[in-house]
Amino acid sequence: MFVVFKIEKRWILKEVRNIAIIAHVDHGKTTLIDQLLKQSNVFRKNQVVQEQFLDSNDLERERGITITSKNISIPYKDVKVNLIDTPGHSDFGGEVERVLKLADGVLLLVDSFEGPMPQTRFVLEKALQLHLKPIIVINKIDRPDNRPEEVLDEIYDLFIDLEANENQLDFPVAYASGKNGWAITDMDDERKDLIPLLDIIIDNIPKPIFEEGSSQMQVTTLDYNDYVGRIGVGRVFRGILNKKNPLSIIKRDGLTHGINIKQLFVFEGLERVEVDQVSAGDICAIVGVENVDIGDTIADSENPEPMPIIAIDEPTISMNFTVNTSPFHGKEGKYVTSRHLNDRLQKELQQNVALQVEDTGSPDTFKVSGRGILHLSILIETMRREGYELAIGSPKVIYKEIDGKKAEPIESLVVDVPSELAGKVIEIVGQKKGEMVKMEQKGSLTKLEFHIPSRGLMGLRNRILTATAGEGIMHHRFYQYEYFKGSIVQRQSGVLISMHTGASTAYAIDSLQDRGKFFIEPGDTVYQGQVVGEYNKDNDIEVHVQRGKKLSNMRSSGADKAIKITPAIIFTLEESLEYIKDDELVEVTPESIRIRKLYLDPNERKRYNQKK
Ligand SMILES: Nc1nc2c(ncn2[C@@H]2O[C@H](COP(=O)(O)OP(=O)(O)OP(=O)(O)O)[C@@H](O)[C@H]2O)c(=O)[nH]1
Ligand SMILES: [Mg+2]
Repeated sequence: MFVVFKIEKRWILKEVRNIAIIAHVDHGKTTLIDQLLKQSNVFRKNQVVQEQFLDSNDLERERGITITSKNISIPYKDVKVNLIDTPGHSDFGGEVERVLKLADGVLLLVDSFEGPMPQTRFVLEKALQLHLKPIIVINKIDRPDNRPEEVLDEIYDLFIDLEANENQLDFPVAYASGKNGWAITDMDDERKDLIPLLDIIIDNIPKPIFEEGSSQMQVTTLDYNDYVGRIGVGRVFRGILNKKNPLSIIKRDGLTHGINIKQLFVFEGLERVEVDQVSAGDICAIVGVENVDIGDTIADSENPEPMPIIAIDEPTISMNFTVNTSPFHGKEGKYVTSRHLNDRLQKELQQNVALQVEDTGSPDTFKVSGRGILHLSILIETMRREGYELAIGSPKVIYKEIDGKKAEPIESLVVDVPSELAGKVIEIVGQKKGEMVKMEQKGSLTKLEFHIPSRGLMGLRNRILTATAGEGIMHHRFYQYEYFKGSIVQRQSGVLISMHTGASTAYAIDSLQDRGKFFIEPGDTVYQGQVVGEYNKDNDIEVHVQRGKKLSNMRSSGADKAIKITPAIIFTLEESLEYIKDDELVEVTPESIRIRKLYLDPNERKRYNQKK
């Protein structure tokens, strides 16, 4: 097929390949694409190139995870290779599934030690269903504990398990170290660069078919920018999309109306280059079409035909977002009113496809639903960085009805654990209604697989880490809705609640240490009703953490009567969200994450508990 060229500085390339990079979280997708970019000279001379170039927003960099998929392209041997980086975390699985529609093939990366993981299975299954050509990359071969032969066997087993056909089973394999920038086809080959991988791509991924006819483009991802608003990204499936032709948009419900595309872009290297037209087989971005949405078809007005509908994942979890009403509200954040909160959530809806926001009985509270704790906590984390303050209620799974019966989301959970500790993990997961479906040896580890209600995952990571001295590693992803499994014991321990407002003292904390574990350090200022620690027993108690003499800053707490205080437990945002009970909130500000009682006043709390 031919790409039509208008602008001189564009690469003169004859062909296109569209390929999505898919894998379990952290198996090295973004690192590999970064290296491909570096080796293909798409950066300007003297351009300072950061590590993890593609994980471009702060939160992505800091956490080392990809949150949104990205489109780039590289030139190789007269071919334009469109590469789509996808997020590996299961909360973003819906996004991966959608962007697979852009591709004709996939690079399935598998860590040379870890082997296939739950998300590997999920993304491969989707790719096979769409009849995409898979290329296997056994990645991180530089790992000292690599076991490529076994991993390759496991990949074969996975293909067979997923009922791949003969053709799909006949996949090419590369061994790579994305980080060190090389790929080989035989373990004895010289480890030099990524050219062997590019050759495999060019030789194996089918060229897009140029389908003649009136144009058709379908939007699979949304982007947003304050200046131009929503941007739709998708592939042209038929004909040539020319922004000067009369064009129409066909919405999900079939409604069709005329549109003007203000700007049309294709992806070149890391940039978007403006063009007048894009031919079938290439990927593009459109600007200036109001309310453009996932699944919309853009077509020639003379013959507007819709593409098949794209399913959007339904949310499985919801949390209430409320204005911050703690005594410390407004001290650390810039945006604190319900109006701010509402505007920000509405803006988020412009591009966060799997998100839903509903009003509640109170104008200060919004019910926000998404695909998992991480999906929502990324939003909360982004908001606090932007200067928002808010309070979040405990996460609730979203129930459905199936055949008139209550059904709940079930997740597939994998725990890798040193074999001698497997028994402990099975016991803990069992208490949360987890059912073991598989047990396998993996090097010196045992890999346990369970099906468990989403509810059962709350706080599970912490319990497993504690029980295995930090050696148990768990991953989970949404599996399906099943009939309600019955009640699950929530957190059993009660909490220590601050009786007063003010700076805590080492003296007070020291004298309370045998009651439980603290979430605050001596000197931290806390308020009445704030949760300052976990109690050893199952009820809550109020504690006086401001008691006693204040230590001067000059003296270390250790010098004072040889006080030895256990370091505070500091929860991440996700851990806090998983920790809280129904009568507690997580207060989030740009500087702090605090846990508090819903009712700060002890009498109101008492009344609430009596009503329960
Ligand atoms: N040893 C080794 N480590 C690697 C290699 N490639 C990536 N890593 C490391 O693995 C971690 C994850 O790499 P990423 O490229 O961010 O992984 P990803 O698949 O994009 O992760 P998500 O986007 O979160 O799904 C980072 O710490 C990398 O430095 C490799 O070839 N060898
Ligand atoms: Mg990534």
